[in-house]
Amino acid sequence: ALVNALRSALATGTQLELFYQSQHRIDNGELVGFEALLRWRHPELGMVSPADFIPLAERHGLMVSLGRWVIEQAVGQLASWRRAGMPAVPVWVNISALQLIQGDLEAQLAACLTEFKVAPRLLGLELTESVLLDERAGDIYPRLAVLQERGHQIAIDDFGTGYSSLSYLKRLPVDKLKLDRAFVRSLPEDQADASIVAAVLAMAEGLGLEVVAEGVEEKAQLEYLASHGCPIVQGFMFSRPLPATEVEAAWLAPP
Ligand code: G
Ligand code: G
Ligand code: MN
Ligand code: NA
Repeated sequence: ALVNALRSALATGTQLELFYQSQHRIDNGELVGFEALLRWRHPELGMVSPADFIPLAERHGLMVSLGRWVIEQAVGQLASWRRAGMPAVPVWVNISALQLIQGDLEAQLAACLTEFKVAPRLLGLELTESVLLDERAGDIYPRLAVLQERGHQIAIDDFGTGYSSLSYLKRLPVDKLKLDRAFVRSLPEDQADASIVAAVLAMAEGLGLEVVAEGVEEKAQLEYLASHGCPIVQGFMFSRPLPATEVEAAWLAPP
């Protein structure tokens, strides 16, 4: 069964890989970060999407180990990029609810960052609205506050697709909102999406949250976002998620 293959992929690590997708300032294109996206190269099935194997890992008790693998890999990459002279921008990892519920996420992060001597500022944490609202994680507020105090940046992922109330958002210790690509896809033509995006950008500015628009593929989308004050963008228009070696080829300044 697929879950056994995943279990052994996790044990060896050889079929798993993090890809990295760049994030840019909208006004000058400056590189400001990378999102780490997990990939599984299955020997027979080829590339299996995380959208398929993460739910499997969650159902079979593998998510905490898988999440730990992702954190270690990303932090190890940050250390190796620092040695290589890559731009010192944050890498953002996606955190699953089970990592907050079952795993000792805070201790894991601290141990890993200490081991690789990487500053917490360089490891951003992306949590979806459903993760933030999952009651099994207990009161998420003080936990996020601790992570933020240590220096981590925290982003709400897939923003707009969940149910977080605005009053909840107001008191939550987070730094960024990642505007889900569903709202970006049909910009600027779709009136409803255009209104939602403009409203989210205005609200985020008022709350002091920086917005990252996801899934930017076209110039017209970029122009709409820029004219409504969106500071940061991520999407195929700039780069697809790439293996670390290709990221280095693109961003490592020649000696
Ligand atoms: O990269 P791609 O579009 O295939 O990602 C599909 C989904 O899998 C996205 O929702 C993304 O957030 C999620 N995902 C990718 N990598 C990770 C990871 O390392 N951990 C978790 N929990 N989710 C991930
Ligand atoms: O849920 P999350 O936002 O973490 O998922 C990110 C996913 O979005 C990744 O799997 C990535 O491959 C995908 N993605 C990133 N940029 C684009 C884009 O410009 N267009 C589309 N269609 N997908 C994108
Ligand atoms: Mn994400
Ligand atoms: Na997202």
